[in-house]
Amino acid sequence: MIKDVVLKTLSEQVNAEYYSAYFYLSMSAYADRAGFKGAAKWLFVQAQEETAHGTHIYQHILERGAAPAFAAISVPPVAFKSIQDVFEKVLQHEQHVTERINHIASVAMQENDHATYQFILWYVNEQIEEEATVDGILSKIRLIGDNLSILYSLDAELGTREFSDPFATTT
Ligand code: OFO
Repeated sequence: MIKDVVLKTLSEQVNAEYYSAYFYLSMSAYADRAGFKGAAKWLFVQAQEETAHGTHIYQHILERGAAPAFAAISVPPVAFKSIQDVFEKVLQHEQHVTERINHIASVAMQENDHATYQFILWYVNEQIEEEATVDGILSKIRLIGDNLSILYSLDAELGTREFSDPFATTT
């Protein structure tokens, strides 16, 4: 049995993960139109990951004998100034998600919900990795500045990212 207060935070996180997917799709579309096909691919793969996260949290709620509260998914930003602006927004977004995840961990602890606490620790670690990855990309973009030929090499590197389901079971 899951307490209402824990269920509420988890339901909100399902929504937030699907919002994240939508947000990454919006940024991917911008990058594609701006000619940064590699960044577009990287952002698209991130959208796939966010969808996997939303589904994973949804499944955790069902496994605990509850159902999530569904809510509308907000419209993400659609206007960006540059590829640097995109990754600045990605970093801000991921920092915000980290706060949300930490909040879920705190609520789970307060409510002695050890199952949710264990479950959410995966996301605590995932956020460390995601923030570090984006911070690395952003540092490179800032260093590159207006040098388009180096920026396109970074774009090619970003385009090598492939989606791999983080929750796929290996048999
Ligand atoms: Fe869902 O992984 Fe970051 O946001």
